[in-house]
Amino acid sequence: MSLTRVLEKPCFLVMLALLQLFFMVMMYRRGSSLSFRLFSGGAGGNWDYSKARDVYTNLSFFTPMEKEQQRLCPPKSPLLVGPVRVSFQRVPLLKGIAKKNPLVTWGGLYTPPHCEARYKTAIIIPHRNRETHLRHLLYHLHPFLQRQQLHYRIYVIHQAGDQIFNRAKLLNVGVREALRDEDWDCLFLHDVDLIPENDYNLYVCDDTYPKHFSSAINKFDYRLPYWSYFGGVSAMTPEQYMKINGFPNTYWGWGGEDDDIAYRVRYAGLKMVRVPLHIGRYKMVVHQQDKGNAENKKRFDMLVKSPKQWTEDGMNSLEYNLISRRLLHLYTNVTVDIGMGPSTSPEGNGTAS
Ligand code: UDH
Ligand code: MN
Repeated sequence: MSLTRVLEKPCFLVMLALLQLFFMVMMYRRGSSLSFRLFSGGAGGNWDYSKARDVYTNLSFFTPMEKEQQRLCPPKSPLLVGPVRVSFQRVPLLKGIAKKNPLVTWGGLYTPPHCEARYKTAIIIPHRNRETHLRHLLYHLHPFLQRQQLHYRIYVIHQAGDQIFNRAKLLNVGVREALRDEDWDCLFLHDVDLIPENDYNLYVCDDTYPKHFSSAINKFDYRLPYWSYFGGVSAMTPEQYMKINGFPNTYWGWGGEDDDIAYRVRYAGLKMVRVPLHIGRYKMVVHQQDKGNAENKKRFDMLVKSPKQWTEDGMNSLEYNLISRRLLHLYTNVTVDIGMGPSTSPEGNGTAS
C-alpha cells in the first residue's frame, strides 16, 4: 500500500486528530513540562513552566556536583523567565523561608551547587524596625538570586539604638564589613522594602559605571520620579565605590543622601547607567514614614556643599562601633552603633560640620 493511500484512510486521519487533541490537553494541563520531557528524553527532567511566575519554580532542578567536575555557569541562566509574581498577602516565617531555600548556608550565603558562578555579589541592606519587610524581601530575593546562578551573600546592617536613622552611613558600614569576608565583584545597596519583579534584572555590576537598578517602582507608577534618581537599589564594584569615596556619613534622617551619591558619581568623573524600565520593576511594601527617620530639612543646603565635601566625607572618614556580627540562617546580621547625628533639637537633624 502506497503512503498516499494510508494517509487518505479515514481511521488514520481520526487517529492523527486524536493524537493532536491528546497533546493539546496535556499542554494545557501541565504547561510544557510534559512535552519538554518527551522531547528531551527526560534529561534529568523536572522543568516545569506551568507556574513560571512562581519565583521558586525549577530551583530544585539541578543536582549538586563535585567542585572538580563543575564548569563555569552559562552566561545566561536557563532558569530565568522574566516577570515573577510578588505578593505581600501573607508574611512568611523565617523558618519557612529557610525550608524553601535548603542550599542557603549560615550567614545567607549561597553558591550554585552544579556550576561555578561567574559573579560574586554582596547584598547590603540598611535596616531598623522593618522585620516584616525583611521577611518579604528574603522570601523573594533568595530564590531570585539563585535563579541567576550567582554566588551571593545577604548582609543586613542594623542600626542600634533609637537615634535618628542614617541610611547612607549604614551602607558604608555594610561595604566595609562585607569586604572583610570576600573580594566581592559587586556590591548591591538595597532598600529592605523593594522586591524585584523581573528575574532578567541581573544582580551584576556594570564594569565601568555605577548602576541604578530600581528604575521602575510601583510607588512611582513604574516610572522614574526624576531623571537623576539613584535611590532604592543600586550597585557598584568595590573600585567604583571607593572612587566616589563611598556614601556621605552626614545625612541623618530621610532624604538627600541618594542625590548626594548621584552627584558624587559625576564629581568622580563617572556616570550612572540604568536598568531599562521594563526590567527594573520593583514592588515596594506599603509603609508610612518611620519614627526616628524625620525628613532631613537641611538636605538642600548640604547638597550645595557636596562638591567640596565629598572627598572628605565618606569611606575615608567612616567611624562606627561594631556591636555584633551574627551569622543567621538567611543573612549575616551586623548590628552597629553609628552615633547620633549632629543635633538633638526638635528640628531633628542637620549637617555634621
Ligand atoms: N529604613 C529602615 N528603618 C527605618 C528607616 C529606613 O530600615 O526606620 C531603611 C529601609 O531599608 C528602607 C530605606 O531605609 O527601605 C529607605 O527608607 P524609606 O523606605 O523610608 O524611603 P522611601 O523613599 O520613603 O520609601 C518613603 C517615605 C514614605 C512617606 C510617605 C509620606 N509622605
Ligand atoms: Mn520605602
